[in-house]
Amino acid sequence: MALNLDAFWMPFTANRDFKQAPRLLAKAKDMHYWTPEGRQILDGTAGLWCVNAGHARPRIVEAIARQAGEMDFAPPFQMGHPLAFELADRLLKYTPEGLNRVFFTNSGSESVETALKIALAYHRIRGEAQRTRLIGRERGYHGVNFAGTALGGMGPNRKMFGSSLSGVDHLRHTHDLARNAYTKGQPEHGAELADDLERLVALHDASTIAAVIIEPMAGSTGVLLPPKGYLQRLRDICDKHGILLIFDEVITGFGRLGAPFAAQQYGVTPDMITAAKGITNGCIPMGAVFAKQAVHDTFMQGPAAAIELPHGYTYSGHPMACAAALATLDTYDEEGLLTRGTLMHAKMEAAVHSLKGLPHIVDIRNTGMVGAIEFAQRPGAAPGRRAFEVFLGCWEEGVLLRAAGDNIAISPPLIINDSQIDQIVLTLEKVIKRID
Ligand code: PXG
Repeated sequence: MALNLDAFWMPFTANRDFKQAPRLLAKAKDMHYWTPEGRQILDGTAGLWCVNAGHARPRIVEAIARQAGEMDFAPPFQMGHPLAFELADRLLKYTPEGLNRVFFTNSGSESVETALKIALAYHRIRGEAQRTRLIGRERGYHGVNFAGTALGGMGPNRKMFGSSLSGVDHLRHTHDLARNAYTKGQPEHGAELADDLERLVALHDASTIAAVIIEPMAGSTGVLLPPKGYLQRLRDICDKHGILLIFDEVITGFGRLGAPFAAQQYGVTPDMITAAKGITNGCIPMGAVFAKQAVHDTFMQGPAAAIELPHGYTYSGHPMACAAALATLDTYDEEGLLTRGTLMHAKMEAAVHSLKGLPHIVDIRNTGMVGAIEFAQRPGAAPGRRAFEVFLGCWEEGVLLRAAGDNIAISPPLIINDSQIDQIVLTLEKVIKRID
């Protein structure tokens, strides 16, 4: 039966282009996808930065099936089920010290909205209701809900949706090709860009600022690593002015950089972390906000019969998601996946930097199990065309990568082996050599 592609309005997709020449995936196992025709594709993107343990891992598959039969759903408001408590407690084994309270959501976007609402309410409860301003950063991505859209720093994602949220400002991004091109790991230059926050404090006054949200490593805009010292400087400025610091770790959480969270990798602890994706290995939608106990405890005043935080989702802590997450953590533990990025770092680094010198490349970046290749914009063409053609070429050659603006991002499942890394790089080399 021929598939009718008309009805499905696809997310973040050039719908008309896609439907002319669809790229369909029908099956997945470990490091690979297969198309409906049976063509094997090496997964160089962990789905979309989420399938960190590889596809269809038996423990996770079994846990979901078992839970579907045991209890499909339980209401999360004024009711509970054991798995949600078990999972929250288990997650503390991985979170940075002090971030020991867990609020469940269903996506990265919801985690972002949740953390920002907690920040506003936190200040209000403490008698600083005037702290309503939220600060993001250029080239940040915080999902697609209203606050995340406003706090994000990607022009095309913002411009169609009016003013979205008022009282928002942005730090400059840290991407600096002139000073940092071809850096392996964290760039040397740019810690001083954190001082932008001092400028915004001078402009708006600290008493009006609730929180700063940044990705410790910006993923969607092309793998932008924090300059050495930058995150600590931001932490210090936030502390000085009573501003909450939120790390959006939807991509960096659960092992992408070689530690469970970027906060540990970089030795800087935020007040809240937003997570999703790898928490369930991408199997079932789930997200979480990890909060410092002091943030949580601020809410635990007043009458015990009162609902402290009027916020939550029908599917917060969904039993199937909890079962999937617990089995995911078992798999991560058994195979040491959350620190495997440290072991594989040197291989990844050498592999992606070996592409230096190929046509049109202007920068290569890497850390842990992430790499990025940046292309010069083709003169006269729309931004991102070269990267998109590289993505298409690799897909035709049997490797799935992700185009992010003028960048190709490589973010494979953490189970990848040396020869699969070589396959990604050899495919990239072949494809890059033939684009103009
Ligand atoms: N924050 C960050 C840092 C993200 O990377 C979200 C929030 C939103 O998560 P949800 O689950 O609502 O999509 C993300 C999502 C890409 C790409 O190509 C990245 C994301 C989503 C889609 C594509 O890099 N990250």
